[in-house]
Amino acid sequence: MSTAGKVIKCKAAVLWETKKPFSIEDIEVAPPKAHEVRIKMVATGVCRSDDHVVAGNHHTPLPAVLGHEGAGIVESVGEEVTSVKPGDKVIPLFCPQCGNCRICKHPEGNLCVKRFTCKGKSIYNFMCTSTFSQYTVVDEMAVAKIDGASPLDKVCLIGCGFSTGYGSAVKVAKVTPGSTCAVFGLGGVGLSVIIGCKTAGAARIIAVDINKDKFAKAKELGATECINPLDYSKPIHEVIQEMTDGGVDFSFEVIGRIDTMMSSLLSSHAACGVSVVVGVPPHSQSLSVNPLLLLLGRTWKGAIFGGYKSKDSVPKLVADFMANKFPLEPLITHVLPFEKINEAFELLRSGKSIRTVLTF
Ligand code: CND
Ligand code: ZN
Ligand code: ZN
Repeated sequence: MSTAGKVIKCKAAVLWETKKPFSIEDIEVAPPKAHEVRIKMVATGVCRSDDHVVAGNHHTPLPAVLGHEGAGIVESVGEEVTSVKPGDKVIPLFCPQCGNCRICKHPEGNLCVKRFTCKGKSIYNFMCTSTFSQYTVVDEMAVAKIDGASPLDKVCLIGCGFSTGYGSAVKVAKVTPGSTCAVFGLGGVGLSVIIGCKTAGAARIIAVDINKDKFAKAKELGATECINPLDYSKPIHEVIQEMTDGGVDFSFEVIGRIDTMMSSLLSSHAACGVSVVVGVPPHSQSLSVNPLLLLLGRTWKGAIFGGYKSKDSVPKLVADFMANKFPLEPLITHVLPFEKINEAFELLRSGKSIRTVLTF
């Protein structure tokens, strides 16, 4: 029985208020309008950015269906949709690509300006995806068709964590062969930065985390040294400067804290270092910086979604995964049925998981 054109009743995890668990509710998903695509979700990862909303660090109108790291199959499409059709395997894009705005036409920029409005209402980017639901509707510019043979319970990580980390190394920082890197934060995104640094040929990759249980996996994926700031009496950037003759070539903050963003910046070499902000800072917190930190030659930058133009790059990243150019399996420590979403968030908060994939 075809569901096309009809309202679909299904289960979704609704966040009613911050600092509360998700509740699995019956919701109604309207058919896709013109330029929209309705997707049957198959798998979704749980990223710290979702938890920033739950924790109240990132404001968004509630109640809401969160989730931005999913993969699924197109159920039906609205009028004028040309890039996907029912039955296609797809990844929703939390950082869409309209193809026509100033940023989409810019050779490097990827933060499509069209994403800031949705039906005339201001919304946060991950709300373009809402993957914590059996069905979701997204704009055509926020969905990419991928290889029909790809395993959705793995490539969902290409929807955020993997691409964000990997691209931050290979595309944003442009890590060079033989270079020295430091990665602050060894969650799913930080470990993907390490995979990117290794792929780019970095000679040394210094992994930094206050949870030493993360070190084994970091080493498995390419870290050459692992250090815990709690083991030192001096600031960790001084330790890294001493280890690296004045600082690393490339440093990455992949935690989402103001203090570690400064440590990461100071860990990069004052004259030639490049420091990339990947973590999402708590809202309304700012850093004050002595311009001398940049005057001597450092570069400080940041990017969302690894700097990738999403609709163009996601199918290519999936193809690269299918060609064994990088692994995703080591990032997936837990697989749970969608209904156990609160357990998945507890695993993330307790530091026991890297990525939990929820399956529908
Ligand atoms: P996750 O929570 O899995 O990893 C963070 C890691 O940082 C953990 O291993 C912690 O132990 C570690 N950590 C926490 N505090 C400290 C500290 N003071 N010093 C050293 N290490 C510490 O998070 P994730 O990997 O899912 O995400 C990481 C960040 O990236 C997070 O802020 C998330 O919101 C952000 C992000 C950014 C983007 C983007 O497009 N730029 C996309 N998705 C996620
Ligand atoms: Zn994310
Ligand atoms: Zn655009």
